Amino acid sequence: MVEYGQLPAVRLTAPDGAQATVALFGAHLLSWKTAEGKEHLFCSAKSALDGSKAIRGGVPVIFPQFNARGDGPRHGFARTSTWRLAGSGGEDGRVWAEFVLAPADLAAPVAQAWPHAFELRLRFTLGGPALDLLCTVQNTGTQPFPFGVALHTYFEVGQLEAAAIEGLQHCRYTDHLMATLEQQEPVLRFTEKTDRLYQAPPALTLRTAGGALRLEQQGYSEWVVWNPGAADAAALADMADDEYLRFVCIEPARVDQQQLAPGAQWVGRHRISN
Ligand code: TA6
Repeated sequence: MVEYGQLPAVRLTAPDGAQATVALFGAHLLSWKTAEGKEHLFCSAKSALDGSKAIRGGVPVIFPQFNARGDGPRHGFARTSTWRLAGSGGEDGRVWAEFVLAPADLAAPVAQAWPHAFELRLRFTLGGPALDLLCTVQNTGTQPFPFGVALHTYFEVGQLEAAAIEGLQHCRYTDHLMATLEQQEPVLRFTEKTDRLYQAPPALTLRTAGGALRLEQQGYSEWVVWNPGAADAAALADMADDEYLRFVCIEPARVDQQQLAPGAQWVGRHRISN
């Protein structure tokens, strides 16, 4: 265990030098560096790092609801709950750690407000050019429950004006005004507030001034793409006014509340590689 701010965290180092740091609070990936030492994730200098509030950056785990699509706290409780380390290991030049969250881990009011028998697991595997995030939701009870899930990844892009996402041309999306549109441009750039839910193509490319990342997903149904723009960023207490110029969020997501039957398991795979 290491300390990140005031948060206990697990640091994984692959044989090639790639490194990831995951806080138990939220099973929150705070940092991912590939072997050459390049940091790929943004985290706000104003983020709380003491467990008092969700972390503004890295990879917040969104469960059991996306944003306000449910009756619980916005974006769910997984990002503000303390998970357990379920195991870790390494093989074939890669290292992994798996985190678990179940009702017994929740604060009593949270468990009472969402009284479902579930097990949420997140396994991080890194090494070589890729980081894999394997998310599973298990219904361990006798009643179905609804859930939504997302990995709300904040990518460090250096300069927003140089950031571009490829792979979304002709994809349908819903924007923050709830209009459903189809993207015509071959490449998505960020010139104003952007908050879109795309029906998911399996893979995207994020290009930045410093390089490119390939993003792949299986099991999810959307990509959420978010940058708050100047006005919304200024209204966020845990983000410096100009920090929106340094990140874009690209999130594999399953935004609608869908039922999970007793005994059933949902699996979401996400790979980020350069
Ligand atoms: O994923 C996009 C989004 O749902 C936006 O609508 C947005 O405001 C954001 O996430 C950040 O939410 P948060 O609860 O972390 O402030």
